[in-house]
Amino acid sequence: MKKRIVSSRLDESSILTDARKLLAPQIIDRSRRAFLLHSLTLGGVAMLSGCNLTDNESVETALSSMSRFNDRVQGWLFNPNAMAPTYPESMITRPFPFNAFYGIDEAPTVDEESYRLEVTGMVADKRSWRLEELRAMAQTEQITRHICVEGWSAIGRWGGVRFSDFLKRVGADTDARYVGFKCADDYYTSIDMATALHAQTLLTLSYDGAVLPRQYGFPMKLRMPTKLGYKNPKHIQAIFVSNTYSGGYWEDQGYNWFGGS
Ligand SMILES: Nc1nc2c(c(=O)[nH]1)N[C@H]1C(S)=C(S)[C@@H](COP(=O)(O)O)O[C@H]1N2
Ligand SMILES: [Mo]
Repeated sequence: MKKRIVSSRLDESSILTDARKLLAPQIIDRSRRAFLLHSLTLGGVAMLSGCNLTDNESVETALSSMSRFNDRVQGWLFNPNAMAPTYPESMITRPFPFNAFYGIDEAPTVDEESYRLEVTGMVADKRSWRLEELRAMAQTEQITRHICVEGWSAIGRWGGVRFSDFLKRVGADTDARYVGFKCADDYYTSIDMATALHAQTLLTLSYDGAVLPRQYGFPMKLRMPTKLGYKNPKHIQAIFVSNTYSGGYWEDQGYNWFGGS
């Protein structure tokens, strides 16, 4: 879809026209602008604005036309197969920042022995998973940039199971619209199926070559370099596949549900 839009000005303008029709007027406050700026740099808006994404002025130009876009329009515009950049080991941010809706001392302590990952909804195999069973699956690693909507980013190295492999293994209905997550700290979020199946979406069990530490989401974090930080749930306890929209902790407070590319 992305290629078609790039090659045709007509498609681009018809989408813009459609977008304007869809959108209710809304006030763009500072945090929403900041959010959009980040989501735009994530989203490959280069094809819309023809600009280098590090050039703030041209991102601003694109922003003014895109600021009223809703999730559906972003879904049309952003190619779900686009790959996020990866980085060399030398670029890893050390120490990697901690972030949550509470301080680092309050990060939940999850007991490895009694831990079970619950898998429910539109899946053939609804059983629970022990950590060692996840560790026995094929593992992969990636060094990517985590971008937080609050205005910081950091490069980190995560390892684990490709989420698409996991979804296949549990017999998930990949025609379902959403995959939702419930976390040990009462955080929750949900993502679109295209992102769940993206090649860079990992059910991470490790950080920088070691077991994922408590502060970064032990026992597991879903890592999506194509999405903003708040879409990446830590301390996952339950995964559910569904056609019913279930929002998210920050999303329900006004952050954009799509949150990425
Ligand atoms: N369970 C849980 N997951 C979460 C959060 C949280 O508060 N609880 N915060 C989100 C936000 S806003 C960010 S930026 C990242 C921070 O991840 P880090 O601590 O590994 O940097 O986790 C995301 N996932
Ligand atoms: Mo964040």
